[in-house]
Amino acid sequence: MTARSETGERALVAKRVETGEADTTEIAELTSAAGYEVVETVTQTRTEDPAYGFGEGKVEAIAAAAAGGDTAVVVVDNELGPYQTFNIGNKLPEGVRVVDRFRLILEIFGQRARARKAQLQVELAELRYELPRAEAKASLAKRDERPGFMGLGEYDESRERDIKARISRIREELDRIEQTDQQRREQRRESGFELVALAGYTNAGKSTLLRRLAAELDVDENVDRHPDLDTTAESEDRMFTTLGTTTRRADLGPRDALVTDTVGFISDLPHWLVESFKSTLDSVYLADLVLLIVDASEPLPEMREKLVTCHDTLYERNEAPIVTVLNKADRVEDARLGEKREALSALAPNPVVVSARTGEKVDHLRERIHRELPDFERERLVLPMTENTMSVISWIHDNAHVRDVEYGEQVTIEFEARPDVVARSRSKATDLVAGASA
Ligand SMILES: Nc1nc2c(ncn2[C@@H]2O[C@H](COP(=O)(O)OP(=O)(O)OP(=O)(O)O)[C@@H](O)[C@H]2O)c(=O)[nH]1
Ligand SMILES: [Mg+2]
Repeated sequence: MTARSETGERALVAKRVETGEADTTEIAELTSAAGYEVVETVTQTRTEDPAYGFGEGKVEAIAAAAAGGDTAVVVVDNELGPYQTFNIGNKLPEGVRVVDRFRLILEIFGQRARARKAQLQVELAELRYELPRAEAKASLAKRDERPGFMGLGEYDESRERDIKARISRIREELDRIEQTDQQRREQRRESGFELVALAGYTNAGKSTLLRRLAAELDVDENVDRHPDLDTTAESEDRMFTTLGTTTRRADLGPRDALVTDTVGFISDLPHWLVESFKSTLDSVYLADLVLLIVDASEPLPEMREKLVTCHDTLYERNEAPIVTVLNKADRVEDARLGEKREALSALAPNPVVVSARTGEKVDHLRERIHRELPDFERERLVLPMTENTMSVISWIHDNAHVRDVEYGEQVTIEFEARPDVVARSRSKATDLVAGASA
């Protein structure tokens, strides 16, 4: 992973673990995804210090390291309480910011959110991050009668009220957007579409797979278009390339399915952050089928951890069946892939193996999707010729897979469709017959 510098700013990454060795791979990736260049990494193994998180000496070492280079920001992988943030900030050289894991993720989201819904969700998450901090400041200023400590007491109280008011306004607007989304989902189902959602850890290859599965056409009004989603552009090897939702019509033979790509999951996200993205995640929770995409080129323990994270995120609300897709098969030897499959069989039973990049086995995935969705029924209807016949035929064309139509004195139409579509076609046919004999 190369460090990328879009802001041109340099970052020092710090992480504390209770036991063992701190792994900074992911936080370093997140830091470069936010546009910083990671110039230094500091780790510590110890229990949490209430004042600093790290030990005070370690914070001084961080401060010294930050003073050396032109470090703009210290990224701490641990969640920092308001006082800890304040205390660390006090030790750092003038102008160096402290950012914890969640603040960093919010920065990335803030940079990438384009659609109104995504922007609102990011703002909601930011406010929910800030609220306990504003509350802490306000109550501390009151209790200690030390207005001015960490801010101004009265200012903090009104800030707290403002945050709460803004949160409820955003929630209302998101509720309205959710209702519209829900109506759209229902309309799509009524028009005979099956809704398939792509879920998975960030960088697993969801957007790449969407391009493989789906026709060119975007059908979502809610598009959060990133260069990543142009068919000409390559996906980027970094986290959170996609934030909004993009829906495209997939080519599944007789089926009309809409596949939705959306924000990736990540571990250790607090509940409020996941909740803030509820309207985006609804496209996953309320789908007819979920494809859970896993990067099979990663070491087994990471695959396992990420699968668990994905299941945790899906667990509470998902109702649709889940098919696990082991992606990036082009980067793994067959024998190794078999071992991984076996080792993960409890978490990912009967997975489909594909390479979204080369297109290998994507046809198998199409067949599997077709099989997992509710069965199609075959029907043959004989319709009398009336002035309404053509509109019924065109309705059937729109909602079913028509195999044959013969026009004579009557029209014979043969098709396959979901059971509810077949039932509605029959009742439309009955109406025609009744109309013709009236
Ligand atoms: N070798 C290989 N690389 C792949 C494959 N699928 C995706 N990639 C690469 O993996 C990286 C991430 O792919 P994306 O499709 O952007 O991943 P994503 O799941 O949409 O990521 P987020 O939008 O961040 O959640 C890109 O560099 C892709 O080119 C694959 O089958 N094989
Ligand atoms: Mg993506």
